[in-house]
Amino acid sequence: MRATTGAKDTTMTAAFLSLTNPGDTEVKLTSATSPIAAVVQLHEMAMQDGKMVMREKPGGITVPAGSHTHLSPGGDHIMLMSLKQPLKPGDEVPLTLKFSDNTTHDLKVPVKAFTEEEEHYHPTPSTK
Ligand SMILES: [Cu+2]
Repeated sequence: MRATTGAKDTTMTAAFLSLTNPGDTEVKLTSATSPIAAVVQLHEMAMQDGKMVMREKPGGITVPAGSHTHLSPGGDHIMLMSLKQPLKPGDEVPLTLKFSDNTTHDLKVPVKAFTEEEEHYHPTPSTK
């Protein structure tokens, strides 16, 4: 999860991780929740009017059977909005993932500083 210290907008951040599905049927990540954010959404990046925008991903994020899906800057990600506290590198954030097979997974997500992809997941990037 991206730290908010030093970020232009400290009310939102994004989580990136790898989802592995060892089963023989497709599973979807359908929602995520965290006590540190009032709103958590699953986002995708998409071309819209000639530019990349991020938007809520309809139906959730698919993890194919016997395979894995990467959530990464510039691609699908978990968006945390209306943060209740600043996130600094070294923090650990509880994150609960719910899947289409009715399983839930409670994670402790490490907070890290990374700024190079910042423009990809801010909805209104400023021009430098
Ligand atoms: Cu997003």
